[in-house]
Parts: sequence; structure tokens; C-alpha cells
Amino acid sequence: EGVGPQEYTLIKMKLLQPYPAKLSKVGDKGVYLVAATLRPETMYGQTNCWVRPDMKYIAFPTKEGEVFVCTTRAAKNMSYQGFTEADGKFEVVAELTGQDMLGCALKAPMTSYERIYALPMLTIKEDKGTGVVTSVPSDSPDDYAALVDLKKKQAFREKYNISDEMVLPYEPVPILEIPEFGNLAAVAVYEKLKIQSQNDREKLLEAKEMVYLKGFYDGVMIVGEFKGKKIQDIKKALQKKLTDAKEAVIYYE
Ligand code: A2H
Repeated sequence: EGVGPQEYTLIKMKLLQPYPAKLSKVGDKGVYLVAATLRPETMYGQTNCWVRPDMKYIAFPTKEGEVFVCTTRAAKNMSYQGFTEADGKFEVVAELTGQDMLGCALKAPMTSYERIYALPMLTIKEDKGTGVVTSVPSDSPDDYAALVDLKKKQAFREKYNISDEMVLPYEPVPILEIPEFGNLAAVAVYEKLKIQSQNDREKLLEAKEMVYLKGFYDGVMIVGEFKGKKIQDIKKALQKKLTDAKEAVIYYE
């Protein structure tokens, strides 16, 4: 970080009906929560989408006539990257909070779960990515911690009106094999470091560092068309597969 722009893959998570009230009048060509990820090769393992309840989001039309939902900051960046009709301009067709989207059903690319839900994550940063995060609890310690928080704390689900069926049936999916960490690396480090919740910031940072590089250099795909191949060799190809299928776009900041 710090040197030059960071490239993200924006995963288009398609909003399914019924839409939240504030989005009911937009997007004949589809409304997408767009999630910024550094790990396109993990999309086989998506179990849900994260939004921050108290954060502000907007919906804006792209030049293809689709509607993207993200922070204003990200929309502005996208408008300078050719996403909108006019360079540097975007039309706000709805303003909403993360709270407004909680419990929405989504269709995400590659995952075996037919529909997944928008759930609360309280540690999402305003000044990074799109404010929407896709959740891969098999390989992201942050995602696993936030999912466990929801699974084991009924009061937390109730506070945000999240029903049991949006959370309880969703389990981490083995998608990568990483030497030392097995096929659910995030679960392994979460347990090893005895992480208690998504607010355990120091341990989560340590957990991330433990699995990240090791995964990149020595991790092997165990599902999908690149099964048996090393992550570092197929990361770009998987990103291209997603963008060619119009299920993702490239975004810089
Ligand atoms: B990653 P970096 Cl499997 N706030 O995607 C907090 N976290 C955010 C965010 C925001 N506003 N925007 C994106 N992110 C997450 C997958 C993944 C990610 C895996 C493993 C590790 C990992 C599935 N979630 O990230 O600061 C997104 O989660 C470890 C860092 O730009 C995104 O990639 O490096 C990553 O953080 C971007 O963080």
C-alpha cells in the first residue's frame, strides 16, 4: 500500500426481489451490491455479503444501465474510471444505509449457495473499497469471526432483524488447500489464536498475516476449473473469467 494504485476485483452481487423500499424504483437491468476483493480466486467460497449498518451508501446507474450500490466515495472513483456515462459524474438514484439492506437476498458468482444474504459487519472501513465486502469465511479470518458472531449470538441477529435461515445454514466451504493450515485456513487460525469476536483486532491482524502470503505462494485450488493449480498461477485467469462473464469489474483506488 501507499505506492501507486491498488487494484481490486469488484464482485457484482445481484440483488434479488423483493428489493428494499429505497431501491424499489431503480434498475430494470439489475441492481448490484459491488464488493471489493483482493482474492477473486476465493469466490467459490462466498457465504454472505457484509454491509455496515450505520454507513451511508448510494445507488447509481452505470453506462450499461445497471445500478451499482456502494459508498459515494467509491462511486466518485468509478466515475473517473469509465463506469458512468459522463467522466467524473454519477447520478444518485437512491441514498440508503447499510441497515436498509440487511437481510436482502443476493445472487453471487461462483458460490454453490443459490442465494446469500446481506448481513452486518461492524468493522467495515469507510475509506477503503466500496463499503460492501463479500464474505469468504473459509479463507478470511475477519469474515469467519463476523459469521461466528452472528451464528452464536442470537441477540446480535435479533438486534439487526436477521433471521436464523439467513445465517445458520451457511458454513465455510473448503476451496483452497494451504500447507500447515488445511482446507479451512481461516477457521484454523481463528481457533489457534483463540479469537473471540470480529472486534479482536490485534489477533485478527495476526491471523491475516499468518495465512495471507502462505496462501498466495503455496495455496492450491481444490474446486472449480483450476482444481489442483497453485493460486499464484491462476489468480489472474480467474479474475478474467469473472470479468469476461460480466460478473466482476476491475476497480482501482
Ligand atoms: B478480501 P486491503 Cl478470502 N473494510 O476479500 C474492511 N475490509 C474490507 C473493505 C472495507 N471497506 N473492503 C474490502 N475489504 C476486505 C476476500 C478476502 C479478503 C479473503 C481473505 C483476505 C481478504 C473475501 N472477504 O482480505 O486493506 C476484502 O476482503 C485481507 C486483507 O485493501 C478485501 O479482500 O488489503 C480486503 O479487505 C482489502 O483490504
